[in-house]
Amino acid sequence: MVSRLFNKLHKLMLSLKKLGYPFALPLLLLEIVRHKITGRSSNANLIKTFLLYGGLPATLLSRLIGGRSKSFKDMTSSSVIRDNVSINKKELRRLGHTLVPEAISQKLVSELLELSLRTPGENRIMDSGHGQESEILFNRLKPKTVRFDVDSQKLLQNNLVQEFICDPTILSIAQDYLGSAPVFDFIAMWWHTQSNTPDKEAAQYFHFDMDRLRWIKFFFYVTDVTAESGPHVFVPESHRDFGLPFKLRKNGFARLTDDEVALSFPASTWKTFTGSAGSMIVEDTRGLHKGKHVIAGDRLVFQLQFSTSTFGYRATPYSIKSESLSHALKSSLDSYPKVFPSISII
Ligand SMILES: O=C(O)CCC(=O)C(=O)O
Repeated sequence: MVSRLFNKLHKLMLSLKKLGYPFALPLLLLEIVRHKITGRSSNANLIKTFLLYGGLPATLLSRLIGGRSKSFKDMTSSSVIRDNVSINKKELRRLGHTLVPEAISQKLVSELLELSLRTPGENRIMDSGHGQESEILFNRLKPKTVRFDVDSQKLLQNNLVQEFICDPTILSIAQDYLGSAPVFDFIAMWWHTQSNTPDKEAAQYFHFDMDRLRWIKFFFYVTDVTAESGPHVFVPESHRDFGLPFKLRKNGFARLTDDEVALSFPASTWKTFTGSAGSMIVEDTRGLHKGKHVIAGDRLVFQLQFSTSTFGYRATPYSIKSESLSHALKSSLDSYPKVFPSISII
């Protein structure tokens, strides 16, 4: 009954939407309530609200609905992150990024690299129209497209990957940054290979993410990343509530050229992350970022995202076969079910 009423109201707002973006904010509010009741959501009005008003509405709404009931507290179990690394939380908050060199051991780096080569995935359709082949293995000697995405459903069956998503250090960093219990969102792993020009589809143009109200990403370099092998680039402070000027937001949810970005943020201020395999970048990708195109060699990245809630983009849920479930993840699922709403065990 309540749900039907909200659906009616939502439909009404949708027809009013033709009048322009100002309706995006009330629609967003309605959608958040609807998400609480029915679980349904989309990120269209989240994007429009951001384009019009910047980040403040999402920050406030995220604080309002971020789950605080059972925050992650595990301080005892072992971590994939090396013991002696420290996280510069102030830098992360102020600039939107922090780099942690040698965050994981070379043993884990080798395991992730090997995993990427034996797990099927797909060649993404590229700007020039190449692709899309799926269910194939990456051929490092003869790559066919600029980007190869390893299948994340398949990756999640792996015990090491499961250890990453319930890792106490990673979850604590996410919780600290988000200010509420972290919600596991997704994993991704992809190769970038040599190309003559940057590719929009491969995320090699500047862009901002806008799938959720608030989130934090962890990028792990699985290969050594030099200035030539496609380092990740971030525009410091562009993640802030008023970080992205309207001049850039008015282009829509679009990929931006270096020249367009340089008009608001001089290239000398951009942070380019070179680093050896095992480095971790923690980043608020509401800020502008991209992967530089690879001039020589290749680059493998493993990524995790945690958010304040699953409101927003409707992602495909994950399922893990019970025989593949690690002890670590099983106990985290039992202790912190709210951290892993998108995972079911089959
Ligand atoms: O490859 C990178 O460094 C950036 C990737 C990215 O931003 C994306 O996949 O959306």
